[in-house]
Amino acid sequence: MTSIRDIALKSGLSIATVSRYINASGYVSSEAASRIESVIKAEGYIPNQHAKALFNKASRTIGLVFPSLVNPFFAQMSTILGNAVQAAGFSTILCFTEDRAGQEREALDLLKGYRVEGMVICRAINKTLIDQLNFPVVSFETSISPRVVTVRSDNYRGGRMAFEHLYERGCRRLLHLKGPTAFQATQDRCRGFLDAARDRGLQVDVREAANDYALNQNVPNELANIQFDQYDGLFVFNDINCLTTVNHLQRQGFRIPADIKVVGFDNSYLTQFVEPHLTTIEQPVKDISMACFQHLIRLIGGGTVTENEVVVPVNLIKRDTT
Ligand code: XLF
Repeated sequence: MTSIRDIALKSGLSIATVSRYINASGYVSSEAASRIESVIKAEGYIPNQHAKALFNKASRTIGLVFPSLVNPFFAQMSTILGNAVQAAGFSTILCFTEDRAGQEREALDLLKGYRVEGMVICRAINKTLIDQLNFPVVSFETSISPRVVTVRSDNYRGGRMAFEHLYERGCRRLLHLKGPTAFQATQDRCRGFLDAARDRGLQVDVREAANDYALNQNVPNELANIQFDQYDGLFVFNDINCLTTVNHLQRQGFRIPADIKVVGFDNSYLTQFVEPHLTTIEQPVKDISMACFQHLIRLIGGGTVTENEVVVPVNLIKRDTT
């Protein structure tokens, strides 16, 4: 593999000059720069990022922390963010928490060890630890503290929209399968749904899911224990759990939407891979991801962020389950 020493030899310059050029750490004449560039091109030299990071005292690395990528919404978000990070010339370290505090702590330690320059964290748990980090952080959904920017969807409004849509489609016996209490955003979805029901003078039932359902999981306990024939409308707190629920209903012989109408939340790509295609509340994943990225890059560049919370509007996507 070509080294800085080889480039110095082939360009007839000193190692110090080549190193200054590669690390952009001091003056190099334009004539020397073009000699170095042509050797770099001819030899296909790839800089050692670790050495460069040590030299520049900046790792050019960003941490992305997700619960997991089994949930298609997070798979989409991590792809958009990862591409943006790469295009900006940074490397990515992708970590998973599985929504566990201990695993999240390990991820934070790992990112500190790699001297990341910033981090986007989704559904964060250890708020105090995160608030004490000495690099910029953007949080998706969890409010950490006034100094950490939070990006989130308008979850409350999304909950209201889900109720209004089911109501307009004639549903009066409604169930909401809400997210675990620890998922801050899903509490707002639930509040929106309940407030909208109260405004219409309707009582609705609420059950709580234990976690994000994995795709190939057996029927989760909470689903097995619900008498779905009591209901004609169902709002599930995210698409992955909604699709699992639709599957369960279909196996039990329910016709969707004739027997029961169903609304999810996210508008992840899987909503159109199933029959019937899922009606859902879209949280625009591209807008969310780019808001996280742009705020983080601004902070890494030494800029300040004036707004502590960015709220992204949601949309009702009507498909075949309603
Ligand atoms: O944390 C919430 C619940 O699940 C998140 O926005 C999601 O909707 C992603 O699927």
